[in-house]
Amino acid sequence: MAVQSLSRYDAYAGNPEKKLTLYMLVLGFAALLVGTLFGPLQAFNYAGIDLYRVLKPMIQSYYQGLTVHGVLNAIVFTQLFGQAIMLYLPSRELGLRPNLTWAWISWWMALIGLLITALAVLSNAASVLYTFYPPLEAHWAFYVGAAIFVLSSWVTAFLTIEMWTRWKRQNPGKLTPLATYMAVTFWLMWLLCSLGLVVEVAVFLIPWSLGLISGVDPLLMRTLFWFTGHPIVYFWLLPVYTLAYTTLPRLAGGKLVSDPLARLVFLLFLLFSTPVGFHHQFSDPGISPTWKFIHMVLTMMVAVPSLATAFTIAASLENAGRARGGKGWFGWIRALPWDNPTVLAFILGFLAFIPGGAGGIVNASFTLNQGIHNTTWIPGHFHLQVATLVTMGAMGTAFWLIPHLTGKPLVGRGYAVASQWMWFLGMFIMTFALHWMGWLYQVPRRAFIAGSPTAMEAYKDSGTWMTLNAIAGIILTIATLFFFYVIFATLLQKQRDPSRVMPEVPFTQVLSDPEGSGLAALTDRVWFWFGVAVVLVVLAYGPVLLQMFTHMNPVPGQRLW
Ligand code: HAS
Ligand code: HEM
Ligand code: CU
Repeated sequence: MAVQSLSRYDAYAGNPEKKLTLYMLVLGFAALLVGTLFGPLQAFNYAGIDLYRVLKPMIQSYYQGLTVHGVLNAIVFTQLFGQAIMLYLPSRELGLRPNLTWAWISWWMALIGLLITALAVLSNAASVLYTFYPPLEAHWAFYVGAAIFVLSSWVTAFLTIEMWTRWKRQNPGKLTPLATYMAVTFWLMWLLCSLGLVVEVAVFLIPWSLGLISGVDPLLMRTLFWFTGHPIVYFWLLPVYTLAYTTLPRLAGGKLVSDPLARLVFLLFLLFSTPVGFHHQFSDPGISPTWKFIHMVLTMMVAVPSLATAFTIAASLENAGRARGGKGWFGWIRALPWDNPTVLAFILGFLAFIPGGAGGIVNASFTLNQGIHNTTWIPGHFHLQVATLVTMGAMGTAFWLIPHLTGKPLVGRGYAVASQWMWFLGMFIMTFALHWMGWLYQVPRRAFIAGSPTAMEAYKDSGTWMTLNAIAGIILTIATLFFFYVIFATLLQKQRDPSRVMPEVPFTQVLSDPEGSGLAALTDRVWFWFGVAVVLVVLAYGPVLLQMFTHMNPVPGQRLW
């Protein structure tokens, strides 16, 4: 045994958590691969071309495909990426190892939950989309699988918090290091906000789908869903923000301008991510406009940490550009390392996030929302956010992280760079068209228009924008192929060459550090702030939920596919 292990380079010797991180990442990217392949088919639907025909009898309907797309991309890929990053970064930063037995249990839970859910969706027993609004009723396996999958993230949350408290005991009085601070506040935010989904699924949907209770109240279910459903977007986003704050400045050749401000950003996300869910329910009857208005105001609050991020990340990139010799107002932009696929992915992702964020503020405005709710404007909005910044941040990170974890150098750097430009371009074109079609022509989202001559007739005025969707679908298909070529070629090569990979996580240095900062010390009282977050949620949701729980109108399930 000993001879065998000495005779080859063991990538994980001394760092068994690297293997776990790799497995989480690879499972996540596998989900992204399958989920993303359906994307162009949907883009073609909004070009009036029905490519779903090609998939029959494997995929029975547009809605089955859309369920696979939404669930694998937005629920599975994002969570696994978060579980990989938000455990690995603090572990490296603190120099501590998480409890690996439990970490592997969490991986197995994710895999088993995913397989159970996939079985239900692929056998066409759960075409309920990733929001699974009752009275649409899926096979129980869909809800049970999803519950096991989500609970796996709780295990990672507890492992990270345990590592942090261990470090705190060993370093009394010291300020939590930055990446760990971000990971801890992130997981606490998730533990708090995922309660809505867990109650919806465990208390109502599983018993309902098993026939133990005869009905559920659709309004209450939607409310519990959006209790988790808005903050979940920050659950997708914050791993990428964490990488942007703690690694991007260094990768770009500069320093993070302010550490205390970065902590404040994550604290604000802990406080304001959850009590805002009614901005998804402005059109739902049964919730008073007063509460909707309160949630609207709180939604504007949760845009603040992203505005602060825009400032800090742009200033840090400027710092990098100037350190690389860039001069004048714009010279620093040109001086950034555009040929580095990781830096490129983040910059392009952030550029897309600007119109995406502005669109979010339109969505959040009670009155303006009436004009765009349930139109293609909405997938336009969130493909800039989750399918561009979050996905590109993850893809960009994979370009250094997979080599770092495996000791295998990146293969196909040119393809990596091309994949990011094309992804950005494709998403930009598609989201532009979707926004326009939704806003000006009121084309509905989640509508299989290519399969209906009447619908095509009704929306024929948006023909130009439809053409753009088809073009975007083609560009995005090529981008996807390029990206996954790089990932597979890197993973499957035989060569391991530790001298050509990044040996350590490229944690950045900071210009304004937290030592002696009153703000940083204040933000470090994490449990106190967690208590404040709980109180805010109770105030913003308590009265409405109490009323809904005491006035339930249960209805039986329907299967419309
Ligand atoms: Fe959203 C619907 C409001 C952010 C995802 N959103 C959705 C849905 C998804 C989603 C998936 O209020 C659809 C759900 C469904 O299926 O029905 N959203 C917001 C607001 C924000 C926001 C106010 N959303 C996100 C993020 C997402 C996401 C992030 C995923 C990751 N959203 C809504 C509302 C709805 C909604 C309503 C319901 C609509 C309806 O009627 O159904 C804010 O958090 C946005 C803040 C962002 C900014 C932008 C800051 C800019 C930055 C870039 C800086 C640039 C740099 C580049 C650094 C204020 C950080 C420098 C470049 C150089 C070259 C140097
Ligand atoms: C829905 C295209 C990648 C998340 C859609 C829709 C289109 C589309 C056109 C709207 C469908 C409809 O409303 O009927 C694409 C293309 C992609 C891509 C062309 C890239 C090749 C992604 C990625 C993510 C994502 C990477 C997330 C990480 C979603 C979600 C929905 C959606 C959550 C909503 C599903 C629903 O309404 O139930 N996609 N997408 N997409 N997409 Fe994508
Ligand atoms: Cu939201």
